[in-house]
Amino acid sequence: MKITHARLRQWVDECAALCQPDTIHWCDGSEQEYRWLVQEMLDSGALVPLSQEIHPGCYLHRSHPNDVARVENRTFICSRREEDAGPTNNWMAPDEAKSLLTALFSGCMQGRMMYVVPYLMGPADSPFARVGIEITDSAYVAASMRVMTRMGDIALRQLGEAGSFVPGLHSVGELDPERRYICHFPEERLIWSYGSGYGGNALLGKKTFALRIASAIARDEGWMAEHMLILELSDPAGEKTYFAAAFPSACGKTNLAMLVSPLEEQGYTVRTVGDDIAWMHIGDDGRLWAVNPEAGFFGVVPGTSRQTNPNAMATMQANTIFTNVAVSDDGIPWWEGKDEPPPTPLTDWKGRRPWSGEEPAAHPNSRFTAPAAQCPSISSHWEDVQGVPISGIIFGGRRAHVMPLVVEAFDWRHGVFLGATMASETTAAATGASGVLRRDPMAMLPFCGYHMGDYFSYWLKMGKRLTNPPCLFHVNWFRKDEDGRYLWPGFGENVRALIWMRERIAGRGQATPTPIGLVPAPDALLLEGLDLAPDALRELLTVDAAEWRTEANDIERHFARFGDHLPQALADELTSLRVRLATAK
Ligand code: O2Y
Ligand code: MN
Repeated sequence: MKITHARLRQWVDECAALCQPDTIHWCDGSEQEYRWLVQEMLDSGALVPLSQEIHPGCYLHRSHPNDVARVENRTFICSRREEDAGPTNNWMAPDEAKSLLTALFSGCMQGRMMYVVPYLMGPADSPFARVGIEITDSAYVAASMRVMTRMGDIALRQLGEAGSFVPGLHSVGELDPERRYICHFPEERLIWSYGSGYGGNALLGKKTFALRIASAIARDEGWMAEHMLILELSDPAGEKTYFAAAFPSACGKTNLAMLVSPLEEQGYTVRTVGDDIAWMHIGDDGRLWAVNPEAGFFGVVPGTSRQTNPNAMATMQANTIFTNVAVSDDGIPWWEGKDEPPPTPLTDWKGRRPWSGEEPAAHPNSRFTAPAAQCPSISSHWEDVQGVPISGIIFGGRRAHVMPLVVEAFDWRHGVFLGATMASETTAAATGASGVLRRDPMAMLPFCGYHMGDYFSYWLKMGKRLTNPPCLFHVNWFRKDEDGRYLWPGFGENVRALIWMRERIAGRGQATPTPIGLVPAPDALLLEGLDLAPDALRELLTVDAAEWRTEANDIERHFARFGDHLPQALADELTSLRVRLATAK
């Protein structure tokens, strides 16, 4: 396709002059091109073929062992003023970042190919879709971008001769962790990423554009870019209710997005619209409408099985790039938590055969990259150009105690308080230290491109603009009894909490007020067919005032981080919570 966009041509020329690649390839996004990229990687050893009989179109990529996850300590918001990045982001002055990275990018693609990857975030022809252009020297990134986004000519067509785009320059560099920088320039809407070839650091459509840069664009333009799954719940009358939900990692976000309802026979089904990111705009009807900007899943693999997430298993059956899983001699990928025991001999994620069994065979952050269209639970509305109308927003976290199974906010402002204070206990897989409480407001702490206190204010402002706002909720599937056993079965049974939320949205479900919000009234949850331990429901919905007074003190410390950027309305919410707790038993 002829490139008629003068600024795009100029920027690509500038990047080529800086990086000095041997050749430049403009990606068109065709099937033929994808096959060529795969063949190049098979030839270079960047991909290992998996069994084409059992997993057609599936390959294994092993990233460098020092490059296996997002690197928050090397991720920078390079706003002009340090204050605008806020206390929860690393900040670097734009000039300093530019000069540091210009030196690193200088000549970095000598002897290599430069891929120019045009891509669309959002459904084609959607008024909410945005164009990004990623320049990269990684065939793995180019191929993954074809899975994760609408990539190639489709994006150039949307761009036209003068449309706007978010430029992102990426090089794997020397993969030296000390020379790894993921830099965002929110005022310029620009991304520079150097020194990593992995996931969120390198696939620039995802966390860097669709969240960090988009959150700044959204604030300036009056919409929301959120770290949220989108799901569709249908009821026996065939009515559909759409939820967006924010969870920190290790809380089962992908499992919820792809939930298999045990109540399908009764008419309650769940379908997937998105598993990670929601772009939401206010419609003419005063409702919030959400699109999933992505076209694929970059899902974590360990723990995924036919038991825990059959839809994810079916999605990754074919046409999938696995990263850092283990593999059997006959090309079957394996990971901890898969249904089958480990085959022998097994080659681990670092390529060591046989696997010693001393360390995990698959890296705990190993991933599958697969087209969303392959997901059996994908909603027929997942590519609607106007998006889907969101009636409920759910915040969640992993809490062994304190937090009830499900709480409804009193109103939007209280809901923003629930989101701004949401917290999760770490799991050993994620951090090595388990049970440490981390507050991660709206699950956006690592992804907000500006000051988190201003982000809270923006949420409050959006609430005032929404004449038909969604109801806001908080869920916790992970509450334990005094013997450390989970009180709630989780997984598909979570649909029962969704059904209650849906009933509340429809103005029907019964609720009991507590100091922290509204919880299901006795008998309001549909529990038919569920074998809950005696007293479990009461424990699941208990609000212990003494525990919550301690919680309020921790929230006060959390809020102190945001200084005078903390909206007064949230400080007032904390005061109101304390007042309600003071009078509670
Ligand atoms: O470690 C990475 O680079 C991937 S992180 C990730 C991937 C898919 C969806 N969400 C996330 C996340 O960290 O929230
Ligand atoms: Mn995520």
